[in-house]
Amino acid sequence: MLKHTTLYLLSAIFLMAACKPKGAGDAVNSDAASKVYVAPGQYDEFYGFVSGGFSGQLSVYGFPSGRLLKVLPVFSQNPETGYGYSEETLPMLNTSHGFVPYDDLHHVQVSQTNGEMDGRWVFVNGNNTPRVARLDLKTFKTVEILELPHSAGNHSSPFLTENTEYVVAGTRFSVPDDGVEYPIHTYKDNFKGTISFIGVDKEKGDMNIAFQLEVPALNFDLSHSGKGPSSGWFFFSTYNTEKAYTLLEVNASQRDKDFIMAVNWKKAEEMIKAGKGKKKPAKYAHNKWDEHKHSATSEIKNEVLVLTPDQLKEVCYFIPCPKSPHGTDVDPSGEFIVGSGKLAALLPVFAFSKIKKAIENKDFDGEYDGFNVLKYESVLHGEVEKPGLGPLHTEFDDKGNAYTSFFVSSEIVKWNVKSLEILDRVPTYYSIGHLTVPGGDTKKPYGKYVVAYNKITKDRYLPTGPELTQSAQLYDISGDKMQLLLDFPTIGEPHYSQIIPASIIKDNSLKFYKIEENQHPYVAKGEDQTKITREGNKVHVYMTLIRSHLTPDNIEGIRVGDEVYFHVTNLEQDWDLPHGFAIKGANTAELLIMPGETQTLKWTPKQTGITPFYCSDFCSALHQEMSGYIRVSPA
Ligand code: CUK
Ligand code: CUA
Repeated sequence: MLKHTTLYLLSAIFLMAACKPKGAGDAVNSDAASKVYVAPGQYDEFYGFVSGGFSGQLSVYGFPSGRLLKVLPVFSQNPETGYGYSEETLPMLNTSHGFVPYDDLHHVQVSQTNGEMDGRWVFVNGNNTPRVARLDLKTFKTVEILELPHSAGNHSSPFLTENTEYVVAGTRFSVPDDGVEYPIHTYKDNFKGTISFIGVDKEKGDMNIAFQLEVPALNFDLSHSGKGPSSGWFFFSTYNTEKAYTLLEVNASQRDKDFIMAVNWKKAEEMIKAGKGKKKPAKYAHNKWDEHKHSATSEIKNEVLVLTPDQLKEVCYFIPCPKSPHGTDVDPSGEFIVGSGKLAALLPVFAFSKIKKAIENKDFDGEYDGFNVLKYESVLHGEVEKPGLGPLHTEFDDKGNAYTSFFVSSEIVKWNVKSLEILDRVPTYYSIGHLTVPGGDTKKPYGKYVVAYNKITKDRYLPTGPELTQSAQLYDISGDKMQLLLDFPTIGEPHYSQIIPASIIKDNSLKFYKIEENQHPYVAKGEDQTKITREGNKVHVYMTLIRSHLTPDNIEGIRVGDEVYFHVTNLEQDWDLPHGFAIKGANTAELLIMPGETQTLKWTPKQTGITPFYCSDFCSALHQEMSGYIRVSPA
């Protein structure tokens, strides 16, 4: 009997550890398959841009099929295409710390116009070495990476204002200014938080740090822009009001309430325009891709404009929010702000009209670090009671409903934003983090689906040893009740994503680069322009590729110790005709060169002999013939 009870308990604990919700029998309706089936040759209705977490990359999925369409290299080297290996792409991964070829990508935002996704660019964050990247959705290429100074753990990033005026980024780890060291136990006095406002050029999309706000030492976790009535405001969740700097899991979880920081960025912008910004030394890299030169440049900058805490009393206000808030999400109307306290047993919803009134009436509840704290009760719209355990993130549909992820109780809970009434709940498999409704954080949600991005995979797929794929799930939300349709694996750890109607993007997609527009300094626009030049020990090979030969294909006169640069131009002018370029023993990577593009592989031969090179992408019936030889002679 005892044995039985013990066994029962043990298995119960095991089940809890696996975060398996009760009754997690996989009840999938028989019509689920047809709802995600996209017939061969047909397109998906939505693009999904899904963070690749610690892979440092961004992935593109089709929904509802859950088919992986592409992995887009951003912060990590990618030997598949030569990104981060070719001479042209190396500068993209430059930072003030030198070459940093990886990062931890959490959040994704599609550019917006009037609070709606416009499908021009995607912005993503590098959480580790603070960076923000911009990808162009004509080419699906990373075209800009901007490092953020005086920041550490670029987590609360990159969230956009309604017209993509700014990409906003808050530091997760408060630190002193870059390069300054203090005893860590002086945290309370010497550490601080930083919020960056990165201006975005309306036409070209180019980013520049417009200004930074120096704010109290808090852990800035997530943020979202106001919209409609809350236009001009930004909301940041913060934790660690305790200002702990050791054993955070205990010491940063003591207070009943932490804060959401409301920032009047319009006011900050006015102050900057009025010349109130202070110049502060800073060292950060700004890397840009030139789509005609097919090359990146990296520039190190050395100054930012800041507004200091004494200037921000009428810019930043603190809203008390129960227990270590994670997500802070603004509903499509712009009136309601949902705070998700990781350790809270309820979900507070704040009303912007009340926040505004409280500020006007100076209805404050004391100060925190010299900033006014608003009264919880006076800005609260209401609380969703007993919603679930471990709320993290909330998205919205087009019918006034919210969908909140609950990490601990492994579920999505649907509730009505106005009435705060809980309408439905479904289990997730397992321990959901972020979730995404198409357009679900904009003024214009498209509804239809919610995708759960989960932290734990366990038994969802065939086992692959200790390391399992990451996992996500697609639910139908078109009816009153949510319905599980599909499991699909993801790359890296999926955090946030954006899901956008394919119709907004697909017809703008570039098919190939026009060879006559190629301004690469080492382009050969035809076979008659191929050549080999030498300056000292530097050899430049101007090479072309076209089905099914490389020109030149016999290279002599190379000596041990030379630095050989293969500038390889793909002469094809047709969609989907890349060529590859690979050299035996090269310690870089292969190249994958798109039609009309030039890319460069650097090779330093170490020994004499004959070295073959070839096209590594099966491009025609005579692909195997697409090869050549280099003769390497003694130095
Ligand atoms: S975080 Cu991943 S579950 Cu880095 Cu946006 Cu919330
Ligand atoms: Cu070109 Cu194979």
